[in-house]
Amino acid sequence: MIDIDFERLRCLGLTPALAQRLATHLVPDDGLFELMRLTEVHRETLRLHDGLIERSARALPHVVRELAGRDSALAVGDWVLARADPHAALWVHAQLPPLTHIARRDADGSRHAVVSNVDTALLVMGLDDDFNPRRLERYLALVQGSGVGPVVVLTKADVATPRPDMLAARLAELRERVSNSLDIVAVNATDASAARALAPYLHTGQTVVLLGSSGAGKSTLTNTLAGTPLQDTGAVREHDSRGKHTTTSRSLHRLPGGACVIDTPGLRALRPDVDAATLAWLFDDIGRLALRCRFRDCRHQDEPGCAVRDGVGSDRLRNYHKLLREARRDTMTLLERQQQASVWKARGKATRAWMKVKRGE
Ligand SMILES: Nc1nc2c(ncn2[C@@H]2O[C@H](COP(=O)(O)OP(=O)(O)O)[C@@H](O)[C@H]2O)c(=O)[nH]1
Ligand SMILES: [Mg+2]
Ligand SMILES: [Zn+2]
Repeated sequence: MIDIDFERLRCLGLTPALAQRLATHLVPDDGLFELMRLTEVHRETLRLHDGLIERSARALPHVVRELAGRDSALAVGDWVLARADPHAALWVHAQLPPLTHIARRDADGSRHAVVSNVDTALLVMGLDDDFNPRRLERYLALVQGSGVGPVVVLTKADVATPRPDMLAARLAELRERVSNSLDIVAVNATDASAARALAPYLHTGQTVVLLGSSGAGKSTLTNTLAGTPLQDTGAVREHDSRGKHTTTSRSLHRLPGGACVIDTPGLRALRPDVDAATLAWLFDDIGRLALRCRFRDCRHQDEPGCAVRDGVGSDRLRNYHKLLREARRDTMTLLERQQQASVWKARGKATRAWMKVKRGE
């Protein structure tokens, strides 16, 4: 049996689609479980919210193991079934399969969960020296294919682009490189007007995640949206507009209007978890132009009669090739890791069988 108070959990981001998932995906055994949302994930402990209060918890080893077997892990934003043991310690017994999930990869190709059950990713970028369209393309690749809708939020409009023509020039530069359908919002993150500008993504029950480099203004925006200083913010270095990693872990917060926001530190390795097909979707202008290249197998590098090199900015094309190389490498290592995992599984089985023999079962 699961105890759900839908109205209470709605302001924590529970949607009818998720609640329905509960009925179809999770059939817990005996006892009473509570549906709770993960607000923080630490090495040993988790923080869970039940719509009223937040509590510390831990995940049962089999939950962690099963997720790891699928190259996944619990992430902030996940919905879980939890229950207290006789000593009043709270344990996560199951994860509700997330509706959306963002993952990244490390330099060695291993996958890391970033967040789950997010509706919108606010890609936060400062209009100061943080402004970098190539990095934004990588963030778009990170979100692409995860089921999460991206929105670009340009901060520091008040200080970095004091004149309207300066802001217009930067917007035009971005528009050249991203899809026309992508929303771009310029704000002063320290001002309440930022909350009004982002209101369309913050209806009751919606969850947004703030992604971007450190110093971009994510924690400042979290505080402005919350209307209260929840998160520490840090000054940025003069010469490169970089922050000092004031935020060290991801955390989910409830907003007064009934939405949720996940603040994050800058990602250590901004390496999206995408395949070639997903990239083709994101860089569809390249695919369209490629049809007009002289050679059908044109790599758009030094071939004559290449329509892509003529029609796409060289920086964007370089970024595409780099992401494509990484994606190919990652799919290779994923296969290798799966083979490795099956070897370990077989060894584990053999060991368990041997223990049984030893115990005389
Ligand atoms: N003037 C102005 N300062 C901002 C804006 N956004 C962020 N800041 C400042 O930039 C610094 C870094 O912000 P912070 O929220 O800690 O960045 P985070 O690392 O992305 O969380 C802080 O000193 C903020 O006050 C903005 O839109 N306008
Ligand atoms: Mg921060
Ligand atoms: Zn070409």
